[in-house]
Amino acid sequence: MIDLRSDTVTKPSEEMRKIMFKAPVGDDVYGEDPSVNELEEYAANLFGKEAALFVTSGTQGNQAAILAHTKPGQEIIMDNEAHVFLYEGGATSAFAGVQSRTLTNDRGKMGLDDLEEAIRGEDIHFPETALIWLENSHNRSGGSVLPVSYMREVYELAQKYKVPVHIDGARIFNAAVASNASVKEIATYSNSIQFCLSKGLGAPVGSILVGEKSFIDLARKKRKMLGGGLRQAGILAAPGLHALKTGIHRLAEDHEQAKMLAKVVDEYTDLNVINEVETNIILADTSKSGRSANDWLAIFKDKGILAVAFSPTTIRFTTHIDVSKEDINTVIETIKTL
Ligand code: TLP
Repeated sequence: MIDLRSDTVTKPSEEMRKIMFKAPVGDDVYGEDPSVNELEEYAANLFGKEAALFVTSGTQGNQAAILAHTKPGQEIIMDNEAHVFLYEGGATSAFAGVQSRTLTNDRGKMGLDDLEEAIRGEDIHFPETALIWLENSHNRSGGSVLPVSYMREVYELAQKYKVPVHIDGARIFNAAVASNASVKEIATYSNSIQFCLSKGLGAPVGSILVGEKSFIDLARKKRKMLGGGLRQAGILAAPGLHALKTGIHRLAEDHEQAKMLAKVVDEYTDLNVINEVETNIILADTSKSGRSANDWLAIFKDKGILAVAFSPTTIRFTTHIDVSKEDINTVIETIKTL
């Protein structure tokens, strides 16, 4: 099977497994795991932030960030297709007790006027706006990239109202590579960023949260509350560090392959590619074919290709480190025969 369901499906390479085997470890809750400490220091430097925290998943990183930025009864402004709104099981309201104020988006961008209007003024009736949330790249829009200029505008607006900005950067390196920006530059326009090691970079487990030291200290406590205080976590951090050091530039290949695949899907099938492919995600609409997303998934599965449904009439293909050039050529040739 050629698995294009997600970039989360990647398996650790032989080299990574060796690194895991040899990783120096200690009890991370005591701050004594050398591999975790090295990874956190490396990540903080890479993003130009004071500190970093290794967490088990993107969801845990996002939720620890929310717990550290907010108090119950407050509000977060986010776009209406944000992963944190759609796919984190309602954790934001369940754990932090904050409400989500959602705004419409255009390829992940909320309108600046809408954003300014949504920031709450002082009123006895209102919740306080505790956080502005961005997602880069934007999953539901097909991995679209937020321009650095947009992030700067949002950050300046947020600063005017003294509201912090968090970036769900599960795929921040895809965004950085596609926009020729460094993550350090992107990070300038945020108070905190969560990014995943276990997606395009190919590590088996883990995400990182970066921000100011006082914020990360608090997030560390919140991570403990969420059950994320791991012990000999170096066994997971060491492959994460390797992925971070070696995996970023390779992402350009995933983007090239996604673009090639999108062209063929559009030309040779009744599917319509509905996103401008900027990174590693392709969204295809099935409506014109008279078939549902699930019908198409079955057709592809029968030919040895896996994708996922994003709506009853949308399917998502995602390229990643475990999809080789040969695999993509096989997918392309298969699609041409459909
Ligand atoms: N996304 C997964 C699914 O949950 C949809 C995927 O296959 O794309 N933020 C963003 C933008 C994400 O896309 C994801 C995972 C997360 C956060 C959560 O990361 P994990 O799965 O590590 O909790």
